[in-house]
Amino acid sequence: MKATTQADAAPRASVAPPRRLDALVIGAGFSGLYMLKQLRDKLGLKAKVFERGHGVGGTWYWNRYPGARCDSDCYIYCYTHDRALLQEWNWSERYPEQPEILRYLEHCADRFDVRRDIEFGKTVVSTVYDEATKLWTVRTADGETVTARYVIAAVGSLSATNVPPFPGLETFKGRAYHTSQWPHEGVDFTNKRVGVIGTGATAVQAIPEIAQQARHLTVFQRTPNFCVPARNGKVDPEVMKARKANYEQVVQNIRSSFFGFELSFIPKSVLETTPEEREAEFDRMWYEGGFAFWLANYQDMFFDKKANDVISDYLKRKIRATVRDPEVAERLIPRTYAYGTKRQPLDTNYFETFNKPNVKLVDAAADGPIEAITENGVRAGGKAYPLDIIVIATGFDAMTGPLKKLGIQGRGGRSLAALWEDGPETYLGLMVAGFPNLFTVTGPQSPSVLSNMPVSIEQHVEWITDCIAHLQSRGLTTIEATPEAQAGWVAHVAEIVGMTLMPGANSWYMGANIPGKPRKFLPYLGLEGVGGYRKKCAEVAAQGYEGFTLST
Ligand code: NA7
Repeated sequence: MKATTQADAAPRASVAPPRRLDALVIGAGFSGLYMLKQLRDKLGLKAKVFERGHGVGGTWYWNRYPGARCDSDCYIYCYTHDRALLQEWNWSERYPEQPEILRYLEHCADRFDVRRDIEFGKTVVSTVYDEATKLWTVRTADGETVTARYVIAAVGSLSATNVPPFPGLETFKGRAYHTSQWPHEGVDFTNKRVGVIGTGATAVQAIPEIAQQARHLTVFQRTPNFCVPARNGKVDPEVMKARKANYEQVVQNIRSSFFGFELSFIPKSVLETTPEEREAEFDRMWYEGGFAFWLANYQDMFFDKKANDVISDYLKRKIRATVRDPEVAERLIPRTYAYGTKRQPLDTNYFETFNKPNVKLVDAAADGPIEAITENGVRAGGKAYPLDIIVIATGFDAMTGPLKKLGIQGRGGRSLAALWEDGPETYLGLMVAGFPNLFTVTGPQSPSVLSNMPVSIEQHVEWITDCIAHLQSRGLTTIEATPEAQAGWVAHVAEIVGMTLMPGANSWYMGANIPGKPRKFLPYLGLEGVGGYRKKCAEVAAQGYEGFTLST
């Protein structure tokens, strides 16, 4: 007689059918929160968000390093579609710190009442299109599966962490943290020997803060950066009042602007100016602080190397005037790329920090590059730098990285990651041929990171909402970019950036920070900026979604 085993007695395991949604949004940052609100409340769809973190906020959930704050002025670094919120919310500083921005997004999540449709701790690992049912099946790392008619990747442009494969990293006996995976409880640098690897926008914010706490700080620089003072401070209540009274105009200004800020280029060549005239303009922008020096300078700065040299010379003089040790100053001066072709970091006492006795610069060009991480610290140029804590501020696999991680397969099982091996190809940075009903918010080849992000995010979310409303109201099932329209957009993106100095820099805009990543310009630098891009997207929609195939 056969004995009954526990397995025999147990009820037969049943595999639950995937949950069926109308729309799935991936990511609960600025994009995902608004996207969910629109899909659910405006379109009446059954929509959910899958979020990898355990709270809302996206970038502002993850990036908790010391000094983390936005580089856009607070009055425009927010949602603008909710005019009442614009009036109610009060920012405390010109550039709010990460905790304040996170509080704002948490407030928005409550205000929009979206939390009940967000599922946290859900990392999407596979997103597969079924041509027969015209549905996407999305699977998470914990085995959850849903199907949805529409998938909206709201995963952010800078959310795939880049930790370079430094040999020996795993042998380090101290603590090592990437800035975008910062412990929620913070890190105490008191009495510690700290090393920061990287000198991008993140490190430029973190270094002065860490230097104040640490016993000793060593900064490992691969490429120096042109920095401009942020000039952060408390928001003058009178200024805020005036802005609130004028928000309609402010919103119109940023939506039609070049970069999503209230900034425009000086409409002349710097080469046509006298030294006195331009010095006065440079001083004005320098003392104004923020992105004016980068995005509201003379109009030929991005196009003409001679013009660019005149402008960058001013910044080089500022570094020499600030850093007391002339040798250190020379090492902090960029020489290998044109000003503005890498992301402009905004600083508060960055160069001044190198005057402190407890701060040392290790420059890859002069002292030798990082060779390895050892049990005790970093070895660079044959020399050992003993450390207790290493802060890895080495950035992100920008723009394409977060999308490639979603395991996206479109028509014919074609993988997006494989298709993009030579660089991203999209139509308007919103959709990809062969991937019906898959939308990307601030995707590659859209203005995205070359703009004040919330402005571009709102424009994309609203365009996607209108597009899905169009399909629903006409009984249409799918929308898909045509290969021809996509090829035209890809060529257009490349043609415009080809007129500028941008391709000459080893920037993350060019994918140059990740070994093996194709050297392709990732965002879209339109001739008329975000205003022109907004017009183009609106025209496409008005023409019955020109360049897309719509079908039942
Ligand atoms: P960034 O701007 O990509 O900066 C990363 C920094 O790390 C930069 O100085 C890099 O030097 C350096 N880096 C990267 N890889 C290495 C290796 N392998 N060895 C040594 N140094 C390295 O990232 P951030 O986080 O500062 O800023 C990203 C964006 O977030 C920022 O632009 C804002 O939009 C918000 P490199 O210049 O590549 O030579």
